[in-house]
Amino acid sequence: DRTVFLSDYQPFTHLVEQVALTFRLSPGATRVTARLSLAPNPARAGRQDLRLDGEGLTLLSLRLNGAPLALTPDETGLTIPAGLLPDAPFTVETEVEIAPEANTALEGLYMSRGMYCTQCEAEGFRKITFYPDRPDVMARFRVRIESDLPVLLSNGNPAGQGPGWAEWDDPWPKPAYLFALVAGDLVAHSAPFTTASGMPVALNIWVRPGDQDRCAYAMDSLIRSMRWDEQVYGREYDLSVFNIVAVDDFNMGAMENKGLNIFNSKFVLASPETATDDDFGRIEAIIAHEYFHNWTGNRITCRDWFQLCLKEGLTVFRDQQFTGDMRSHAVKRIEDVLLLRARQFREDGGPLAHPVRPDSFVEINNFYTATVYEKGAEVIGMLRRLVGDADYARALDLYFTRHDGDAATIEDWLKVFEDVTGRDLAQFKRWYTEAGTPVVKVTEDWDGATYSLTLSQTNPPTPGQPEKAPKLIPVALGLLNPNGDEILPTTVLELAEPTQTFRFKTATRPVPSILRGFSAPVVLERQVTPEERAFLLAHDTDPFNKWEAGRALAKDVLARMVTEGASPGPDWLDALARVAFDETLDPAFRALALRLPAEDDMAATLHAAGIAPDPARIWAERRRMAEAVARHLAPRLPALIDSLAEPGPFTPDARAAGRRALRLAALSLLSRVDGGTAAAAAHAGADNMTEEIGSLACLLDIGQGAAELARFEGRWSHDRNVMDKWFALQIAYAAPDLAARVTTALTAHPAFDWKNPNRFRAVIGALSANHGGFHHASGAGYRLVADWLLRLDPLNPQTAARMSTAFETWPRYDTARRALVQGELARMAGTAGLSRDLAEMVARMRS
Ligand code: HT7
Ligand code: ZN
Repeated sequence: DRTVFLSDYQPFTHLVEQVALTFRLSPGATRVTARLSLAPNPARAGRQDLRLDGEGLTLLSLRLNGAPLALTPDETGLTIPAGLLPDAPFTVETEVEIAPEANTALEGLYMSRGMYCTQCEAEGFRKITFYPDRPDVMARFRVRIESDLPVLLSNGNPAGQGPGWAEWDDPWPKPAYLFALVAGDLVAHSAPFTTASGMPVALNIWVRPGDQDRCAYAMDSLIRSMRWDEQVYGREYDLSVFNIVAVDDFNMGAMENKGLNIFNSKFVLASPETATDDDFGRIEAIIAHEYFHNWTGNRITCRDWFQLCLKEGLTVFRDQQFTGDMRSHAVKRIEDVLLLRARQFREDGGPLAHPVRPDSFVEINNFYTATVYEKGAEVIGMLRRLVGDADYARALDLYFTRHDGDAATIEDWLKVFEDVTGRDLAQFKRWYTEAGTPVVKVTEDWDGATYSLTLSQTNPPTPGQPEKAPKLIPVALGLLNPNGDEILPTTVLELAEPTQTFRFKTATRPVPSILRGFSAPVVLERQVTPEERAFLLAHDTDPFNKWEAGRALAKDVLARMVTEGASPGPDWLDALARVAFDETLDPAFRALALRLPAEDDMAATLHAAGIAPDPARIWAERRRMAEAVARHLAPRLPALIDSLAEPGPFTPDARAAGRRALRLAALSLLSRVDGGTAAAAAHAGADNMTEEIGSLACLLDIGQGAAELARFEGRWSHDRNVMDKWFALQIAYAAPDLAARVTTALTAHPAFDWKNPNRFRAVIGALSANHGGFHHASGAGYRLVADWLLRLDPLNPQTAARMSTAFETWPRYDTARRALVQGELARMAGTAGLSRDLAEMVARMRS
């Protein structure tokens, strides 16, 4: 067990002033020389050993101040004993050999289809050379790359190049996790940029030859992100070049290496023919996210990995603001809350729950979670709401000036808010240190003159945290009078006690709109009549709560269908129709309103109500619900679909994307009553991937589309990113009884390259996400996913461990399913040689 504790933090023994690296690239035997200029750290008293991390490195030579040293590394690094070290600045030089072509874990220096690339966050640099691989060791890097490949890139500014070599110099001290190197046969899509203060920057997106005409949207997103960070946060770029590289084999979405961002190619490459509107949206958001890290992550980094949310929560918050500004704040908020509930609430309510700032870990890669990222962003949103926009801006300015160049902590972050506002944030800090989703119960009273709203919070126990003190919860409230007029505009109530009552003078009994904008990541419990929900759906001025009212209505209806065999009533169907056909509303909002509750969401809701969910029944009732909606709206659907046709060429902007989303939502409903005629015609006539794949999904959903699937494969077999969609779609739309079989068949497909993380996720991840199929009573879904995780684990533990979260929801289900999941977890735990990554996840998930 290698548990690391936050409470054990100590500064590193030495300071690293400068690092000079030379890479002689070769697939099977790359030589890396590293010259570290070091000095004792005055923050650590007395003479200290120098411990350098290193894993899987063949040490060829070691010199201290130029003199050879005969020391043997152990499994995890190399120690130079204090007695050998001078009490003044000194140098350590190492030469190691590594084999990038044999690196299947995609961490450190590896190869992806002939191209060299690196992934160092969190602890990958130690697989490249011996080094203090921790984020609080910040140094200046100079890099020389020797290779015959035409494009040789590293961090910082170019510092010279010639035949077979290139040098790079990064003037900004950085932790090793931000190091990057790329070498390959690449071409650039380039554009110039001038910063607000007049500094020219060369922007390049490097891709494989042939892909350069699919970079325009990523470049446009980058330029808009750079401008936005200048205008909204006053942050300018700080190097003469900014390079982005697209890589096909990548464990996550992208990586913010200083001046050299590396991206999963699916989040860079886009054309109307190959990328959906969702893809365009994700590209814009991820390009922005990685760019924003230049200040929130790179210029100000994390002292240790427990502080991960310091950069990730803040950067997610910033990318959410950016997308809201670029597109629609209302739609973005709804999408973010859907994601938060689907991923983070699910995590927070199960065996993997952990605080936004965890206090121990075995494998840090297992903590790149929805809690650290998405709840981390929610916490910042709450802080902003509590202090107000102006003080938020002042606090951020102070953060950037006070901590530029630092490896900072959550304490540093909260202190800037305390200093700017004079508030004590000790209670607020519990959002960082305590896991679990608070439940806020609401009761109300009106005595003819005063309306009283009583809010009570409970903070559920989570692993290792049985009891919790109350949190400071910002509850945004509005009041409407019965004719729909707003009598109290949005006001933030601060719930700090276990129970508090807030009073408002009003001569009419108001309808409250509580938790507007989803002002805190909590579960709201309140007895609400369907009439009141319908009233808010029709009248609420807060777009989030307007949508939320419709959502809650739909969930109530579906819950009664599942538990009582009820049928959707005309009131709900009429309310839904009013939104669907209301031309004063944004089409993207209407599309979201038409989206039925997800099966996994329904299972969580039933579990919270004390009912063990039956996945097969949820699947069947949700389909019955879709059919009832389809029949009710059918007469008006063809006209709606026609009215939303976009004349002219495809544009990926939010307005056009929203219209396509509503059009496809309507097409999906119509397919249930017209036998797929309209969807087949839409598919045949589609000139963009959104409609091509969206109409194919409509057909698969009604048991058709076999010919279209085959044609799609023939058309796109050369394109990996498009073929991922082809794989995933078939599994997503497979009925529960068939999902495991369809998945097995696809794993036998010659294009199922399971070592490629995108393809593995497209197939095995799609089965895990098919609620009815994964949780099939036979256990076939569980077995198949566990089999594949065990197969992937020895090659790529990081991705195997991440995908094991499919099993985290087992406590919701009946005893038979629980036993099946426990059996799979036990099988995984008992497998010899299981990685530390997967072993930690499995151990945390076992009862
Ligand atoms: N900071 C990065 C997180 C990350 C990562 C990225 C790619 C491969 C492995 C990784 N491990 C951690 C991405 C981000 O949040 O922006
Ligand atoms: Zn990030």
